[in-house]
Amino acid sequence: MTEKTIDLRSDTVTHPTEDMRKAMASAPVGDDVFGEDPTVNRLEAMTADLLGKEAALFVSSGTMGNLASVLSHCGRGDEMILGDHSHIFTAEQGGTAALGGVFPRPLPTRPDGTLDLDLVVESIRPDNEHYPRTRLLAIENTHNRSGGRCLPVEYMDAAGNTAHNHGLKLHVDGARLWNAAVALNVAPARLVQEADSVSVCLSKGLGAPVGSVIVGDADFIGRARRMRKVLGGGTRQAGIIAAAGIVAITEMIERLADDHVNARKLAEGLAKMDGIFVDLESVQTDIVYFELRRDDITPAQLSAGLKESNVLLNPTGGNLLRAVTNLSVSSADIDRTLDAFARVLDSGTGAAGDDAVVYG
Ligand code: TLP
Repeated sequence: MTEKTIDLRSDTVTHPTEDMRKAMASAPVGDDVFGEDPTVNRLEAMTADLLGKEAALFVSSGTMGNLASVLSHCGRGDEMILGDHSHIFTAEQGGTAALGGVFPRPLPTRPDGTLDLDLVVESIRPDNEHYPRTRLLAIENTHNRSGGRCLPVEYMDAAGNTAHNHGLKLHVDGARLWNAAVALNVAPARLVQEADSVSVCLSKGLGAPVGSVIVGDADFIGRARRMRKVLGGGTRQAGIIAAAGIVAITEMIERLADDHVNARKLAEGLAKMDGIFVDLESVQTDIVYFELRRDDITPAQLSAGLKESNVLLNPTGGNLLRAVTNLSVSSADIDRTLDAFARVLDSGTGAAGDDAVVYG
C-alpha cells in the first residue's frame, strides 16, 4: 500500500468532503450575474448573517475578495494604511495599486499581528493638496505571517473605532477569521462588529474547493458587485461551488479546533528538537512557523528530506519554514511527521533540495 502523503504546505490543499460533493451534485442553480442562482444567494445570506452584516458577495478567491473590497472603498490616488507583513501588501501582486491606483501606506506589523493604532492615527494625512487622501485601514485576522495569531475582540473594536473617528473605513482580511473565532471562543460576527468590510475564505481550513465571501452594508456590496464584474469574477451557475461553501460554513467551522490541537502538538514536538526554534506563543491556530538553526542542513534540504518520507511543507524564506494543519491531517499524521523530522535531522543531511522559496 502506498503511504499517505501528509500535506502541511497550506490549509488550501484539502479536497472537498463527501457532503460537499453531494451538495454540489444536487445544488439548484441559475445565472448569478442576473442574481438568479438560489444557492449563491443562500450562501451570501447565510454568510452575511454569520458575520452580522447586511449583505454579502461570493467571489472566486481571497485575493479577489480583498481586491474588490479595497477598490470599492478607495478610488485612484486614495491611500490605504496596512501592515507591512499583511497578505494584501506582500502576496497579492500589489493588485490594489496595479489595478486600482490605491496608494499603500505600510506600517510595521508588530509580532502579534497588530498595528500600533497611535501610529495609524499619526499616519493619516491631513487635508492638503500635496497628499493622497487616506481612506482605508486594512488589518488581517488571523495574521498569517505572524504565525496565524488571533487579533482579539478589543483590538478589532479599537481598530474600527480609530478608523471611524478619523473618517476611514476598516477592511478585515479574514481569510482565516473562522480560526480566530474558534480559538478565541467568540462569535465571528463579534470579531468584525466594527468592520466595514470583511473577506472570508471558504477554501482554507473549511475545506471548500473554491471561493471566498465579502460582507458589508448593502451599498458597499453593490459597489463590490460591480467591481467583481470588471475583475472578471461574475460567474454564472456558481451555485455548483457555492453549495460546497454552504457545507463549509455549516459543518466545518467547529472542527477547526482539531487543526489547532494538531498544530500545537506539532509545534511542541518540534520545539524539543535540536536546532529547531518555535515561538510556542505564536501557535494559536493552524499555522506553525519555525526556524531552522543548524549549520549542516538548509530549509530546502530539510523539506526535500521530509518529502522523501511523504511529508510536505514549505520553506518560506531565510531560515523559516511553515507547516499548516488541515482537514486531511490527523493526530497520528503529526506523530509520523515528527518521526520524519527526527530522522532527517539526525542524519543531518536532508536531501538535495532546490532553493525555491514558497510564499507562506
Ligand atoms: N494565503 C495562502 C498563500 O497565498 C500564502 C496560504 O497558503 O496561506 N489573505 C490571507 C491572510 C491569506 O493567507 C491568503 C492566502 C489570501 C488572503 C489569499 O487567498 P487566495 O489564495 O484564495 O487568493
